[in-house]
Amino acid sequence: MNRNLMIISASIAVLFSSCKYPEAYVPLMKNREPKVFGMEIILPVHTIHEQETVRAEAYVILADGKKHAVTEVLWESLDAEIVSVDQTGAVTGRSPGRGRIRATLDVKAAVAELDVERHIDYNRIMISEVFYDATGSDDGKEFIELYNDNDYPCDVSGMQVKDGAIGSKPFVFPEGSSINPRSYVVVASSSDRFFELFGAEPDYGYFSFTLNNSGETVFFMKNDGTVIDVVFIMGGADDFPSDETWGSAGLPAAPAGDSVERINTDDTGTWHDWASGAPSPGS
Ligand SMILES: [Ca+2]
Ligand SMILES: [Ca+2]
Ligand SMILES: [Ca+2]
Repeated sequence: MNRNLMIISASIAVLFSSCKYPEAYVPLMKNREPKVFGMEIILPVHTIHEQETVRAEAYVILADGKKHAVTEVLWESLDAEIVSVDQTGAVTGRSPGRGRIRATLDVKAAVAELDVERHIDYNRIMISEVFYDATGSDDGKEFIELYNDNDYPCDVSGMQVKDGAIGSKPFVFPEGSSINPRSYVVVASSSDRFFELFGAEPDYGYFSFTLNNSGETVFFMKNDGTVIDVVFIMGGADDFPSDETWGSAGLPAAPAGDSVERINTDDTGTWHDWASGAPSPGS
Protein backbone atom coordinates (compact mmCIF):
# COMPACT_ATOMS: atom_id res chain seq x y z
CA MET A 1 0.00 0.00 0.00
CA ASN A 2 1.07 3.50 -0.74
CA ARG A 3 2.41 5.06 2.49
CA ASN A 4 0.34 8.22 2.08
CA LEU A 5 -2.84 6.18 1.64
CA MET A 6 -2.10 4.30 4.91
CA ILE A 7 -1.83 7.56 6.85
CA ILE A 8 -5.18 8.79 5.45
CA SER A 9 -6.90 5.48 6.38
CA ALA A 10 -5.59 5.65 9.96
CA SER A 11 -6.80 9.24 10.30
CA ILE A 12 -10.30 8.30 9.15
CA ALA A 13 -10.38 5.42 11.71
CA VAL A 14 -9.44 7.85 14.53
CA LEU A 15 -12.07 10.28 13.33
CA PHE A 16 -14.85 7.64 13.46
CA SER A 17 -13.83 6.19 16.82
CA SER A 18 -14.11 9.61 18.46
CA CYS A 19 -17.50 10.37 16.91
CA LYS A 20 -20.30 11.21 19.50
CA TYR A 21 -23.99 11.94 19.25
CA PRO A 22 -24.79 15.61 19.21
CA GLU A 23 -25.40 17.08 22.70
CA ALA A 24 -29.07 17.64 21.91
CA TYR A 25 -29.85 13.92 22.19
CA VAL A 26 -28.39 13.47 25.66
CA PRO A 27 -31.26 14.89 27.80
CA LEU A 28 -33.78 12.67 26.02
CA MET A 29 -31.82 9.57 26.94
CA LYS A 30 -31.49 10.74 30.54
CA ASN A 31 -35.30 11.14 30.75
CA ARG A 32 -35.74 7.48 29.93
CA GLU A 33 -33.40 6.34 32.77
CA PRO A 34 -34.57 4.47 34.71
CA LYS A 35 -37.38 3.39 32.42
CA VAL A 36 -40.98 3.69 33.67
CA PHE A 37 -42.43 0.24 33.39
CA GLY A 38 -46.00 0.98 34.45
CA MET A 39 -48.30 2.68 36.93
CA GLU A 40 -50.33 1.61 39.91
CA ILE A 41 -53.12 3.14 42.00
CA ILE A 42 -53.23 2.29 45.68
CA LEU A 43 -56.47 2.77 47.63
CA PRO A 44 -56.69 2.40 51.43
CA VAL A 45 -59.93 0.38 51.09
CA HIS A 46 -61.90 -1.19 48.27
CA THR A 47 -65.39 -0.46 49.62
CA ILE A 48 -66.70 2.95 50.65
CA HIS A 49 -70.15 4.38 51.38
CA GLU A 50 -71.95 7.10 49.50
CA GLN A 51 -70.57 10.53 50.48
CA GLU A 52 -67.46 8.94 51.99
CA THR A 53 -64.07 10.17 50.71
CA VAL A 54 -60.76 8.29 50.65
CA ARG A 55 -57.38 9.25 49.21
CA ALA A 56 -55.98 7.37 46.22
CA GLU A 57 -52.25 7.44 45.57
CA ALA A 58 -50.54 6.94 42.21
CA TYR A 59 -47.18 5.27 41.81
CA VAL A 60 -44.89 4.72 38.86
CA ILE A 61 -43.27 1.31 38.68
CA LEU A 62 -39.72 1.49 37.37
CA ALA A 63 -37.98 -1.18 35.32
CA ASP A 64 -35.88 -2.07 38.37
CA GLY A 65 -39.10 -2.92 40.26
CA LYS A 66 -39.05 0.12 42.55
CA LYS A 67 -42.16 2.28 43.02
CA HIS A 68 -42.27 6.01 43.34
CA ALA A 69 -45.28 8.06 44.41
CA VAL A 70 -46.24 10.62 41.81
CA THR A 71 -48.52 13.58 42.28
CA GLU A 72 -48.44 15.21 38.85
CA VAL A 73 -50.99 12.80 37.44
CA LEU A 74 -54.30 13.37 35.72
CA TRP A 75 -57.11 11.82 37.77
CA GLU A 76 -60.36 10.84 36.08
CA SER A 77 -63.47 8.87 37.00
CA LEU A 78 -64.59 6.35 34.40
CA ASP A 79 -67.94 5.95 36.20
CA ALA A 80 -68.80 9.46 37.31
CA GLU A 81 -72.25 8.54 38.62
CA ILE A 82 -70.68 6.09 41.07
CA VAL A 83 -67.39 7.72 42.07
CA SER A 84 -65.79 11.10 41.61
CA VAL A 85 -62.10 11.94 41.95
CA ASP A 86 -60.43 15.33 42.16
CA GLN A 87 -56.93 16.28 41.05
CA THR A 88 -55.49 15.51 44.51
CA GLY A 89 -56.70 11.90 44.26
CA ALA A 90 -59.61 12.37 46.71
CA VAL A 91 -62.19 9.71 45.74
CA THR A 92 -65.82 10.18 46.83
CA GLY A 93 -68.69 7.68 46.63
CA ARG A 94 -71.64 9.10 44.67
CA SER A 95 -74.09 6.21 44.30
CA PRO A 96 -74.09 2.44 44.89
CA GLY A 97 -72.19 0.30 42.42
CA ARG A 98 -68.69 -0.51 41.22
CA GLY A 99 -66.73 2.48 39.95
CA ARG A 100 -63.37 2.93 38.26
CA ILE A 101 -60.83 5.72 38.53
CA ARG A 102 -57.85 6.29 36.23
CA ALA A 103 -54.52 7.99 36.82
CA THR A 104 -52.53 9.05 33.76
CA LEU A 105 -48.91 10.25 33.54
CA ASP A 106 -47.51 10.86 30.05
CA VAL A 107 -48.34 7.71 28.11
CA LYS A 108 -48.73 5.47 31.18
CA ALA A 109 -52.02 4.96 33.02
CA ALA A 110 -53.52 2.80 35.76
CA VAL A 111 -57.13 1.99 36.61
CA ALA A 112 -58.48 0.99 40.03
CA GLU A 113 -61.95 -0.29 40.98
CA LEU A 114 -63.87 0.28 44.16
CA ASP A 115 -67.34 -0.57 45.39
CA VAL A 116 -69.68 2.11 46.69
CA GLU A 117 -72.29 0.96 49.17
CA ARG A 118 -75.54 2.65 50.05
CA HIS A 119 -75.54 5.04 52.95
CA ILE A 120 -78.62 3.85 54.82
CA ASP A 121 -80.54 6.43 56.81
CA TYR A 122 -81.72 4.30 59.71
CA ASN A 123 -83.62 7.23 61.17
CA ARG A 124 -86.08 6.71 58.34
CA ILE A 125 -86.96 3.17 59.43
CA MET A 126 -89.55 3.33 62.18
CA ILE A 127 -92.13 1.50 64.20
CA SER A 128 -95.43 2.31 62.50
CA GLU A 129 -98.05 0.26 64.36
CA VAL A 130 -98.42 -1.78 67.53
CA PHE A 131 -101.43 -4.05 68.06
CA TYR A 132 -101.10 -4.85 71.74
CA ASP A 133 -104.68 -5.51 72.84
CA ALA A 134 -106.92 -7.73 70.74
CA THR A 135 -110.60 -8.10 71.53
CA GLY A 136 -110.74 -10.80 74.18
CA SER A 137 -107.64 -12.89 74.65
CA ASP A 138 -104.45 -11.41 73.14
CA ASP A 139 -102.76 -14.81 72.93
CA GLY A 140 -100.73 -14.88 69.71
CA LYS A 141 -102.71 -12.02 68.15
CA GLU A 142 -100.34 -9.14 68.82
CA PHE A 143 -98.24 -7.66 66.06
CA ILE A 144 -95.71 -4.93 65.46
CA GLU A 145 -95.35 -3.19 62.10
CA LEU A 146 -92.30 -1.31 60.80
CA TYR A 147 -92.08 1.18 57.94
CA ASN A 148 -89.12 2.05 55.71
CA ASP A 149 -89.50 5.69 54.67
CA ASN A 150 -86.34 5.62 52.53
CA ASP A 151 -86.66 5.45 48.75
CA TYR A 152 -84.36 2.41 48.67
CA PRO A 153 -84.56 -1.07 50.23
CA CYS A 154 -82.95 -1.47 53.65
CA ASP A 155 -81.28 -4.60 54.93
CA VAL A 156 -82.48 -5.27 58.47
CA SER A 157 -80.74 -8.64 58.95
CA GLY A 158 -79.89 -9.13 62.62
CA MET A 159 -81.84 -6.08 63.74
CA GLN A 160 -84.25 -6.48 66.62
CA VAL A 161 -87.75 -5.72 67.81
CA LYS A 162 -88.35 -5.95 71.53
CA ASP A 163 -90.83 -5.05 74.24
CA GLY A 164 -89.97 -3.04 77.35
CA ALA A 165 -89.27 -5.87 79.76
CA ILE A 166 -85.65 -6.28 80.82
CA GLY A 167 -84.57 -9.80 79.98
CA SER A 168 -87.26 -10.65 77.43
CA LYS A 169 -86.07 -12.29 74.24
CA PRO A 170 -86.10 -9.93 71.24
CA PHE A 171 -87.33 -10.83 67.79
CA VAL A 172 -84.25 -10.89 65.51
CA PHE A 173 -84.68 -10.41 61.76
CA PRO A 174 -83.17 -13.42 59.97
CA GLU A 175 -80.27 -13.09 57.54
CA GLY A 176 -81.39 -11.64 54.21
CA SER A 177 -84.28 -9.61 55.70
CA SER A 178 -84.98 -6.38 53.88
CA ILE A 179 -87.71 -3.75 53.90
CA ASN A 180 -88.66 -2.39 50.50
CA PRO A 181 -88.70 1.36 49.84
CA ARG A 182 -91.66 3.15 51.45
CA SER A 183 -93.02 -0.22 52.55
CA TYR A 184 -94.11 -2.03 55.67
CA VAL A 185 -93.19 -5.31 57.31
CA VAL A 186 -95.30 -7.03 59.95
CA VAL A 187 -93.84 -9.09 62.76
CA ALA A 188 -96.59 -11.16 64.37
CA SER A 189 -96.67 -12.96 67.69
CA SER A 190 -98.04 -16.04 65.89
CA SER A 191 -98.52 -16.37 62.14
CA ASP A 192 -101.40 -18.84 62.66
CA ARG A 193 -103.34 -16.52 64.95
CA PHE A 194 -102.52 -13.57 62.74
CA PHE A 195 -103.90 -15.44 59.71
CA GLU A 196 -107.12 -16.30 61.61
CA LEU A 197 -107.61 -12.67 62.49
CA PHE A 198 -106.51 -10.87 59.32
CA GLY A 199 -106.68 -13.52 56.57
CA ALA A 200 -103.08 -12.99 55.49
CA GLU A 201 -99.64 -14.20 56.40
CA PRO A 202 -97.44 -11.78 58.33
CA ASP A 203 -93.95 -11.09 56.97
CA TYR A 204 -92.39 -12.63 60.07
CA GLY A 205 -94.19 -15.17 62.13
CA TYR A 206 -93.15 -15.35 65.73
CA PHE A 207 -92.02 -13.40 68.74
CA SER A 208 -91.93 -14.77 72.26
CA PHE A 209 -92.61 -11.67 74.39
CA THR A 210 -96.11 -10.35 75.14
CA LEU A 211 -97.20 -6.73 74.97
CA ASN A 212 -98.66 -5.27 78.17
CA ASN A 213 -102.12 -3.74 77.94
CA SER A 214 -101.44 -1.35 80.81
CA GLY A 215 -98.33 0.40 79.46
CA GLU A 216 -95.67 -0.86 77.09
CA THR A 217 -92.45 0.25 75.41
CA VAL A 218 -91.54 -1.14 72.00
CA PHE A 219 -88.02 -0.83 70.62
CA PHE A 220 -86.53 -1.25 67.17
CA MET A 221 -82.79 -1.72 67.52
CA LYS A 222 -79.64 -2.34 65.52
CA ASN A 223 -77.70 -5.58 65.99
CA ASP A 224 -75.56 -3.91 68.66
CA GLY A 225 -78.57 -2.74 70.69
CA THR A 226 -78.53 0.88 69.46
CA VAL A 227 -82.13 2.09 69.57
CA ILE A 228 -83.38 3.27 66.17
CA ASP A 229 -86.97 3.91 67.20
CA VAL A 230 -89.07 3.60 70.32
CA VAL A 231 -92.74 4.07 71.11
CA PHE A 232 -94.09 4.50 74.65
CA ILE A 233 -97.67 3.26 74.94
CA MET A 234 -99.68 4.58 77.90
CA GLY A 235 -96.56 5.85 79.63
CA GLY A 236 -94.37 2.91 78.66
CA ALA A 237 -93.35 -0.25 80.49
CA ASP A 238 -92.21 -0.15 84.11
CA ASP A 239 -88.64 -1.02 83.08
CA PHE A 240 -88.55 1.70 80.37
CA PRO A 241 -91.12 4.42 81.14
CA SER A 242 -91.59 7.45 78.89
CA ASP A 243 -89.62 10.55 79.74
CA GLU A 244 -90.50 14.26 79.54
CA THR A 245 -89.43 14.58 75.91
CA TRP A 246 -92.16 12.11 74.94
CA GLY A 247 -94.71 14.59 76.24
CA SER A 248 -97.59 12.47 77.51
CA ALA A 249 -97.56 9.84 80.22
CA GLY A 250 -100.80 8.34 78.87
CA LEU A 251 -100.64 8.51 75.06
CA PRO A 252 -100.83 6.89 72.67
CA ALA A 253 -103.43 4.36 73.79
CA ALA A 254 -105.85 2.14 71.89
CA PRO A 255 -109.06 0.44 73.05
CA ALA A 256 -109.18 -3.36 72.77
CA GLY A 257 -109.40 -4.36 69.10
CA ASP A 258 -107.61 -1.21 67.86
CA SER A 259 -103.92 -0.50 67.54
CA VAL A 260 -101.71 2.52 68.01
CA GLU A 261 -100.51 3.79 64.63
CA ARG A 262 -97.97 6.31 63.47
CA ILE A 263 -99.61 9.22 61.69
CA ASN A 264 -96.43 11.25 61.15
CA THR A 265 -93.37 9.87 59.35
CA ASP A 266 -91.46 13.04 60.21
CA ASP A 267 -90.51 11.32 63.44
CA THR A 268 -90.62 13.86 66.27
CA GLY A 269 -90.04 11.25 68.96
CA THR A 270 -93.19 12.34 70.81
CA TRP A 271 -96.73 11.03 71.32
CA HIS A 272 -97.90 13.55 68.68
CA ASP A 273 -96.70 11.14 65.96
CA TRP A 274 -99.29 8.58 67.07
CA ALA A 275 -103.03 7.92 67.11
CA SER A 276 -105.28 4.89 67.56
CA GLY A 277 -107.43 3.18 64.97
CA ALA A 278 -108.49 -0.07 63.35
CA PRO A 279 -105.55 -2.43 62.74
CA SER A 280 -103.92 -1.99 59.32
CA PRO A 281 -101.12 -4.55 59.18
CA GLY A 282 -98.92 -4.04 56.11
CA SER A 283 -100.37 -0.70 55.03
CA1 LIG B 1 -101.37 -7.43 75.05
CA1 LIG C 1 -107.24 -8.12 74.92
CA1 LIG D 1 -100.29 -0.22 59.62
